[in-house]
Amino acid sequence: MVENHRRTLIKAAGAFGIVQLLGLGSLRAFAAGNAIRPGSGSALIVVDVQNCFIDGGTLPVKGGADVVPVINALASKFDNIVITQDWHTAGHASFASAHPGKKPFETAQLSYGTQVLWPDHCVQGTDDAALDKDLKLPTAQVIIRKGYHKDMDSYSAFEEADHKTKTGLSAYLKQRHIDTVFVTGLATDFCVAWTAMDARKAGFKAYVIEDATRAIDLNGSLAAAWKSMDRAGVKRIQSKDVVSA
Ligand code: VGL
Ligand code: ZN
Repeated sequence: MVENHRRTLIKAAGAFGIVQLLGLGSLRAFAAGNAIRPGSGSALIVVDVQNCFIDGGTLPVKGGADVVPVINALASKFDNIVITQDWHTAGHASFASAHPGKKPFETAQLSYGTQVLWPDHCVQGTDDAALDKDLKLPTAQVIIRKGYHKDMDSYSAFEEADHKTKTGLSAYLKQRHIDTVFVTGLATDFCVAWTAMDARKAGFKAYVIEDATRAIDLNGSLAAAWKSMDRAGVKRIQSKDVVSA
């Protein structure tokens, strides 16, 4: 709000040809108009940067490893960091192998609706489910694991696929007086998008840092996800927009 107001004022000043009167300091502030400084009320959420979603894993996302240096560089700009891990049981309901006659990337009707079926991935305690070894987040404070109920998936870090069962993340953030989240990681069109939209639903301001994500993009799912996120009030930004406090 304050930023917008200031931009409007500077625009108006320019229109009247008096922009010189503002001096260089103000122009610099204007040039930095997109800069976002996360403070103690913000958290970086790093979604599912696990071996399973990176080349060599069981459900590799194209370019998945590329998010790691971007996220590592973002980490120093945040007071609060939350990591998530997709953490399935063996034989999980989201695995095609649990549905005779079905193949990965087909769908099935489960009690809570349509479920995309995936290759077996991110099974609890396996090396495939471990965080990528190059991810360096020494200051991260909590790891939220999700998708551990055998009969229900959970793309979102906030709630499971029935849109009722909570992971506890919303309460955790609220108790820590965090009201804004910046979502990064894998995959843009599934776990990142659902996390960002559920953050909105739970009353948080939500940003997705696009160049810190990569997508699966199944049947147009990436474009659809950006559309839904936009409608939900999720803001799409780039890592260069985030500056140190
Ligand atoms: C994810 C598919 C299945 C994700 C997790 O992290 O986006 N996608 N499980
Ligand atoms: Zn999964």
